[in-house]
Amino acid sequence: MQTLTIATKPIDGQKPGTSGLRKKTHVFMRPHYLENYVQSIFDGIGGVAGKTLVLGGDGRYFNDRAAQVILRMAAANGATLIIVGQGALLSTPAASHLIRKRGTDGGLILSASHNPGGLDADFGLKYNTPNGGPAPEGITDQIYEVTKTIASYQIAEAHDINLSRIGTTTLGSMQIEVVDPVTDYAALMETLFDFPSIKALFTKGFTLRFDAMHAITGPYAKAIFEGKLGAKPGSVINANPTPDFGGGHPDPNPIWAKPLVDAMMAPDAPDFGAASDGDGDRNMILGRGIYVTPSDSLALLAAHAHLAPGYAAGLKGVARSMPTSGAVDRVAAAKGIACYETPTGWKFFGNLLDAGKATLCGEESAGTGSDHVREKDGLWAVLLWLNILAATGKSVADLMTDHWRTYGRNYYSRHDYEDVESDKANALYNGLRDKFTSLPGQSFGPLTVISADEFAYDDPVDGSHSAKQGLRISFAGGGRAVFRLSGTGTVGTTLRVYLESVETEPARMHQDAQVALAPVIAAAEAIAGITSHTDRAAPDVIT
Ligand code: VG1
Ligand code: CO
Repeated sequence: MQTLTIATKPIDGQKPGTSGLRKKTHVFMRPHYLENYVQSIFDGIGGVAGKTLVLGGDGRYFNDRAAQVILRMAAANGATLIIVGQGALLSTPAASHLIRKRGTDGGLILSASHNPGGLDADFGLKYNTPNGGPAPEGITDQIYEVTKTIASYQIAEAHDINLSRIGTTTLGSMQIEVVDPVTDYAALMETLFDFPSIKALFTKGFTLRFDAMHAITGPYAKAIFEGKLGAKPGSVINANPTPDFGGGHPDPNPIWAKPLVDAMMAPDAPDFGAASDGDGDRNMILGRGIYVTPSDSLALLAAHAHLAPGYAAGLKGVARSMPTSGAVDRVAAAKGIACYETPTGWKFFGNLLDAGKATLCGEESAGTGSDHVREKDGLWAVLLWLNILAATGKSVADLMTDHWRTYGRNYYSRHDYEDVESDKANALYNGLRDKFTSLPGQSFGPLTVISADEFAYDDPVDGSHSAKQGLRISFAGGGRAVFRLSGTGTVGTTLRVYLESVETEPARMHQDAQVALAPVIAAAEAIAGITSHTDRAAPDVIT
């Protein structure tokens, strides 16, 4: 094997966002683009000589080519072993598990998650640390610093490695171990959940529809739901991962997974419906005739997790991202456990999980997970739901109604304004911040502002400080409007407006969320001037 040192120059904008570096695929495919970033990761983490890494991705366009480049660069940089999912595939939670199980020095995940795939769509790359979680800001900052001064990268001259065959090969003195992407992950799930009870549920005729959205979870869902748990063949739909995710957005929400939602609202709906995203870390939960918001799902899982064997000892604590509704806070308060509020992005949960301060974590964007890995985990959430359904014998709708009666209901919705011109989005955002001192005490319709601030987070474990994590306006009575600019998009700026209100009167707990939230929506508009700033009459996506 010959190692080449290729001269290069820094490329602007290689700054990781909420979850890794995401760019248009054709940008990633430009000369040196991927190579510069991979070398910056290697250098940013102190080199990879003598190290072991996990490698895999969600199968999107360029996944296979990028994996080959990374292998050649890892070999040239002196890595000892790379553990790769067969076909260079691994779901994000499965990658996290492999990193932990094998005790590696971290891993590289090829994914832009819920963003569409294809030459004109999106690609991404993320480094996860030895705890299996996304690199925290301190490390992503170090990587970004290297991208600004990089002068060369190392790459081996070699033929493509055959990644379709399970087994070990070598590239120079580096070993490459190709593993089945599903086996270890499925085995982990079996240790956490009561598979015999869930299997008995299916034997009794319980029906499931799981939409893998042509993305990475197809093989996992087939093996676990249909293979191990006995769900009827065909319960998992869109199960073959394709490089462009069947031409859709692999985003499990009522917009992009509309066919599933429609099926679940039909009279002959299955008992339980779920979907996951491109890289398998998110989930959408539905019952017959009911869509469960991710924030409610987190709260319900926290309330009932002890019914699953892996959580029988109870939860040490819970954590949610700041824009996520306060539904889980109510459960934590009732159980007398801690509840942490973190900035958006899974990387902020890692320290809490490592320190044993939280067992369950979640985000309003359909990410839920626990301390079994250090990523959010879509199939895990579905299995915990199934375990709870099996243990209680109740329907999803009844579970939610009981939950709201016990804890109150947090109505919740997110309004996304996509691809807004950046200067307009910034004008809205900065203008809103400028109003903060005058807002408290002002009323908008029936709502009175009690506080307005920009969220900042001090990590309770390592003391690191993260500033500028979203603007939040709180109203008397528990309502909130939160504003954030997305850190995962690749074109323009996406403005996210998160809306929440609290209902404790049972007679009013079954309204349409948009109707129940109308006063908060109107107040958010009156305060921030969304329509005038964005020239949009309505959000592009409502979840
Ligand atoms: C979005 C979500 C955030 C999630 C992130 C990565 O980020 O809001 O909750 O952690 O995507 O998820 P943003 O910055 O666009 O709001 V995934 O499944 O894309 O890895
Ligand atoms: Co994802």
